[in-house]
Amino acid sequence: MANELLYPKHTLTRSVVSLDGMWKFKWDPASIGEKENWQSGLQHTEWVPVPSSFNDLFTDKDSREYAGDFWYEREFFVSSDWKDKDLDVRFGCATHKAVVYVNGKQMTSHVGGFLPFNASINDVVEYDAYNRIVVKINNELDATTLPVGKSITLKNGKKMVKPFFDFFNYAGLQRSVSLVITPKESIIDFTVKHELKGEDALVHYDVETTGEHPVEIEVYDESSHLVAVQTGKQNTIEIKQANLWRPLDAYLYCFRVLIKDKETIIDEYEEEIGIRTVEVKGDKFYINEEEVYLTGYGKHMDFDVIGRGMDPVVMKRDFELIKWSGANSFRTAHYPYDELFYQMADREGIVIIDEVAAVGFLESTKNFLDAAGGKVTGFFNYDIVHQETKKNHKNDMYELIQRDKNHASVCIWSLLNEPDTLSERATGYFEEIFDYAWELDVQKRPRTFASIGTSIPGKCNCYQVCDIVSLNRYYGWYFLNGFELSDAEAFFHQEMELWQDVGKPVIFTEYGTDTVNGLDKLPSVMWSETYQKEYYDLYHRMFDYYDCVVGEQVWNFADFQTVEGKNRMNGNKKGIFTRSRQPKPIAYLLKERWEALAGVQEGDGETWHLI
Ligand code: BDP
Repeated sequence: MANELLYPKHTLTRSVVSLDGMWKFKWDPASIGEKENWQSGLQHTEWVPVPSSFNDLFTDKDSREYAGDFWYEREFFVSSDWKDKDLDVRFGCATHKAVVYVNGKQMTSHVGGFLPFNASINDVVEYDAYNRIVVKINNELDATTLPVGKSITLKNGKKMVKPFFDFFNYAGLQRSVSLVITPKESIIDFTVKHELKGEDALVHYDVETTGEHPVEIEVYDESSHLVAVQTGKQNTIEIKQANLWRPLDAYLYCFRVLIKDKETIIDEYEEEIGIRTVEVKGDKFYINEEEVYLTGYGKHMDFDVIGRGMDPVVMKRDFELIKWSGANSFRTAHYPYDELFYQMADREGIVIIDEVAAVGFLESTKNFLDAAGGKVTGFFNYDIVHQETKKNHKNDMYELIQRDKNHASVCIWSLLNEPDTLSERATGYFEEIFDYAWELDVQKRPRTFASIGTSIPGKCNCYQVCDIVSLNRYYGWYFLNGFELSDAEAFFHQEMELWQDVGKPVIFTEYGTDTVNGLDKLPSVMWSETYQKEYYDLYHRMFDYYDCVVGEQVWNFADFQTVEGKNRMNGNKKGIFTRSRQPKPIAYLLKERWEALAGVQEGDGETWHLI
């Protein structure tokens, strides 16, 4: 298959035709589609927008909660100008499993709802004619899917999903779909790794193509001046007096990759590359050999009506709010985001902790409450987890690292969120997953997983595999809350003493309180704005006290949709911003703190930069 996971780009030799817009749509609750030949065309359909989730478009509950198969269809024109080219249909994602048909024939299938894939369609298209693409998708969850959950059937025969995670199971064609036209001999992959040499930088690169013609690289600076050239599929480029990519101070070079036959350009592809190194030493985290302290958010891709559909307008607003609040990072909780987020983060100098959709690895529909209450779920005791789930997990990691490996913004991989770490069989699973990430990533970025409150030294069988320890902690919210907040602080200290002794850097990847915007009370009560402030003050005291803490990412950037339930009032309200992206009062407190942290600080007699 051509193109692999390169982002679709229009260049001298390549074309991209957007297939976004209105598509035909049809539910298939009895899974009869294939038997009735729906792959050749759908009858009696709805019309829905792509990209978007289907769930919040309709006004009835059956549509919102639908679980099972559903189908999309649209037509697209193929010009005879493309006869000697490779044609692929590229899906930004299809959540969670998809089968793609073109002109009635199965082209490809894909498992995993948050990563791109291609269908090579050369063999079936008709030229100078309209062609039909039909996609069957399924949104059900089980112990082998990423994320994990289960599907149940109600007495009335309708299916529903029970996620083992705390966000709505939005589904559909949630990211852009495009027709990608490339030359037969083309660039299919491009990998970079950076090394600093005083003022200069070495960029080691590796280009994969489908042919034997020579490869040339041209590097341009931000003023479009050619600063370096190199030849060969694998080689090193020296950039004199390199401008490095730094948090909140990004610099991007344009890397132009060419396949040439003498002076004729056979294929051309461009990527914007930030030059930087990332590393962990002792209990500190470094970018370009400078210590870094992360501030920011755990996020979701979530917005009113469009659900988890990619919308560049919402994304832009999110980046503006991130910058306004003085933050320098976010985690793509709890799945890989649309590629535009990473391009934007490269450009804005925002550090990303890039997360695989390995969430729900704890057998519970309210995992935090159950784990905090001491319920041991033994997720890793099931054999199927070590076979099917692990296979899907590794496949998602492969696609994620393949897709995101060149982004300067991606500085840390998060390989799971809140898994069961207490089962003995968890250790082997974690070791294999962590080794695999190391093998896949030529930049050897630090690896972590976001750990649940019960995963503490002495009990957790897995933290030793991490380069960075990430803590999701809710002292003062899920337990020891309200008037018991002072006890929360005392227990919190006990745990932190243990982490301080471990000798690894610690990032807080979650902490927060559900807070209803506009609800306040003096003295405070839980859910009020004043309580939220008291809670955050406690956490800030803690972060400032322990040296091993190298980052703080609040939960969550904005309020977001979850399943309905007695612990959730139309969703999770831990947002620093409302779902419509307006600040709650706590946002101003964080802004003050993070802006102060972003300044130059004095430490142990030497001056060092927090960002
Ligand atoms: C943790 C999860 C996160 C939840 C959060 C919460 O990692 O997805 O939304 O807690 O309960 O369990 O708010």
